[in-house]
Amino acid sequence: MRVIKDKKYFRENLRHIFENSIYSINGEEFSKGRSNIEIVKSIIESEVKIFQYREKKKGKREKYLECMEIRKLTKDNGVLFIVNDDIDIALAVEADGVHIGQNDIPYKAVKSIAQDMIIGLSTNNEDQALEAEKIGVDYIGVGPIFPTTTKLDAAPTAGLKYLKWVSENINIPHVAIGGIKESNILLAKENGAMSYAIISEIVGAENIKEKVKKIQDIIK
Ligand code: TZP
Ligand code: MG
Repeated sequence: MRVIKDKKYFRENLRHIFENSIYSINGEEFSKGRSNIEIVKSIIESEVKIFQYREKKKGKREKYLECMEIRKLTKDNGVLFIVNDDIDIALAVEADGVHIGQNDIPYKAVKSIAQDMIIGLSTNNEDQALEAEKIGVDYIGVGPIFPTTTKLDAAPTAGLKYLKWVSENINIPHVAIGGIKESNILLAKENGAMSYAIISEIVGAENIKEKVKKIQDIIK
């Protein structure tokens, strides 16, 4: 019997889906001329199982249209689909989840309008992680682990020490983020990372499938 991978399935299996997984995020300006849709097709073909749509430069309508297409692609391939920031778009395209930062609409407000969605929250320090766990966030982003040039307003580099602390003290799933590359991902693994959010190293790879395979071989 084919398992229907809906929100309920993803929620119930979130930890298992996150463990030792790549959490891929788009970034068109690093994608070597390829569109977000082309990138999504490549990452699905590479068997990545979690994708976040993050687009800071386009208008709502264009983002909505891209997300509609990505929703179809991810649904057809059993990929968990999360939208960054835009709760309205996440709801309109029936994404599986939404990812918010410390300066976005607070978790409780998101929860009140998107009860069944998976809600992720970025954290940069121990207090933020403890608070996220307390209020019922489904998973946290942990970072930046390494210096990154992809997010211009990124919080100060939190480092491997913070990642290790989360792996030992926080019980909800987490994803390490920030400057993660094939060359340093083993360090993140050794410091307890559960999953790995990666932008430039994947979308900027000449051969995405090969890059994903090399990374998977390190983290599995
Ligand atoms: N949040 C913290 S660092 C970051 C985000 C969105 C950017 C990660 O991008 P990269 O290219 O993998 O460093
Ligand atoms: Mg945000």
